[in-house]
Amino acid sequence: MTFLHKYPKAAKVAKANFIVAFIALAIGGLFGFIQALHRTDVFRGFFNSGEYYTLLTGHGVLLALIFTTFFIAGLFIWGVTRSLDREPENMTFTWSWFWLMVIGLVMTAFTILGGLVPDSSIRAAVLYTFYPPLQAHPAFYIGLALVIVASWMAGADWFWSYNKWRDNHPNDRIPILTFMALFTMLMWYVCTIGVAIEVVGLLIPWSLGLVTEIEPLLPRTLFWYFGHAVVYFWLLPAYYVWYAILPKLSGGRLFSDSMTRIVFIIFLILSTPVGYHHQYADPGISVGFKFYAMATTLLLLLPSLMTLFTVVASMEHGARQRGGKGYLKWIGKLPWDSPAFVGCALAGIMFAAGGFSGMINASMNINLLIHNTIWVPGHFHLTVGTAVALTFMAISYWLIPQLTGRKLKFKTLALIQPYAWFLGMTLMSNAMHRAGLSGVPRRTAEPQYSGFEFEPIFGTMGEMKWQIAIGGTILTISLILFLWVIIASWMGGEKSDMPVDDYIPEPLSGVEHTPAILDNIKLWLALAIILVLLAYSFPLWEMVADGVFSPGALPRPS
Ligand code: HEM
Ligand SMILES: [Cu+2]
Repeated sequence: MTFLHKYPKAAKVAKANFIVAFIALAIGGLFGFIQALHRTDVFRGFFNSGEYYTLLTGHGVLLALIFTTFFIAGLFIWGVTRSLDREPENMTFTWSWFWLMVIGLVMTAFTILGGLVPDSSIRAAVLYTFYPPLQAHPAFYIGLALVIVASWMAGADWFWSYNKWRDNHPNDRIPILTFMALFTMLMWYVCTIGVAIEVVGLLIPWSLGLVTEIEPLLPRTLFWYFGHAVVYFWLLPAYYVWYAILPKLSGGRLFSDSMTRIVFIIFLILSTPVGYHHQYADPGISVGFKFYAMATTLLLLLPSLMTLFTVVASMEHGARQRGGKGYLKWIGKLPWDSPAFVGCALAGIMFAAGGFSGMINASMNINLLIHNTIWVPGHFHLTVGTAVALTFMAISYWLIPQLTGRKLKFKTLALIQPYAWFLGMTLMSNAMHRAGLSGVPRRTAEPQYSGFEFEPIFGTMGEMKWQIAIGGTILTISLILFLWVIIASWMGGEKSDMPVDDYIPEPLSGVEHTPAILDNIKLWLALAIILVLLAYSFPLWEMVADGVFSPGALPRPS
């Protein structure tokens, strides 16, 4: 029996979430393709440059906010249900958060796409960061607020299941698949408070005309309070897959249960206090606070390096079970012919590269060199655009059969897909990084300036342009392959009681070696809140003292 047969109700909601996620992926990906051709001037026939922000908002919001959130909801339903061995407590509640999230998404998407209709007053060309002075139709912000509220309900749903399970298992340790989901959601609660205050308290009244002037610094600060932690909200579910499932796909077992829990705890504690590293160039925030954010950001490298160690150790164990030998020769024994494994492994390799460019972004002084250049999209297409998105696609090859009770079709296409993504992203991201070093700006339809020549540090501008266009095209082909394989398997895959081997073995160093304090949810949450208060109360107080509530008065760094 697979997941579908054991937990039919949970399977149905999980599938609904995945369907929405894949639709967002398809539309968002199409916009990415069009942008890549447009801004490189390879083909500009799809739309006018004036509509670029509408496209780019669609791309960013649909992929980074909608695809991720719905996929994560589906993944966590699967993990929590399975590890607690219980269906959701109340299906009416579960479906109500799902539909609320869909209503929010539809409102948001409708306002963005409205921008493609000539002379429409319904527009939301505000990019996925949506802070003033760019302004969207009120329905855009209201839709986003609904998505956030619905995601809070989803988290409450999983805590509800956990509490019920706890009643029957007073002395058991939290199962690892539930532990990781709950800690990710705790971090989500802490960080979304900022964006909720921004949207409900500032942006909705402003877009409705109830408030006429707004000082950009405060909404920017509230956005980035959320905006860094949100990257971990995307990333931790990818870690979820790497910790819980990838070792098994490699033929082995997770290296250490306690290491996994410690990593998730560190992310809960440190993710939010670092937001100012997105505001190094903002006036109105004292340099000392920015320095504090830089220090905590660099500390966050620690749990990612721990993840690298644990995941690679688990994979090595798997390869050795399969007969791998030597210091590095074991790598050849990994299942390089399994689409789910290959996608996760290549995503992990790209993430390491993204980590290196991330260190440069995080460093206050050299950040200024690449700030607002195309280097930045180069960086986050390695992280969210590959580490997260490719992991999600790859693990779908293993999850969707469990949810539909059907075997995967077109295995060869499924295997080509992650390799193609890796190749396309290597070209696109590498060229974006290098173009950024020469000063090519991000977020513009026409980066070329008349009478101005960019000076490449390495290579030529023409070669970079073609790499972005060709890389973007290969990525789009990879995306089409993915959707094709999933739709074909979902609709027409061979029915089976056991479409994939879904057994997950116990870790090598199991929960019996894990200190009980790691499961103390209240303790870690309290620590997270204290650190947030330390990091944010002084700068916010300083902003208020500087006159952030009297727009028009320039805030001064004190
Ligand atoms: C078919 C694959 C993709 C292509 C061809 C593509 C292409 C692009 C390009 C060319 C830009 C830069 C636009 C500019 O700054 O002027 C961009 C921005 C962006 N992309 Fe992608 N992308 C792809 C996949 C993804 C994925 C999978 C994600 C996330 C899950 C993603 C998230 C973003 C975000 C958040 C932005 C920034 C939007 C903004 O600045 O407001 N992209 N993409
Ligand atoms: Cu950040």
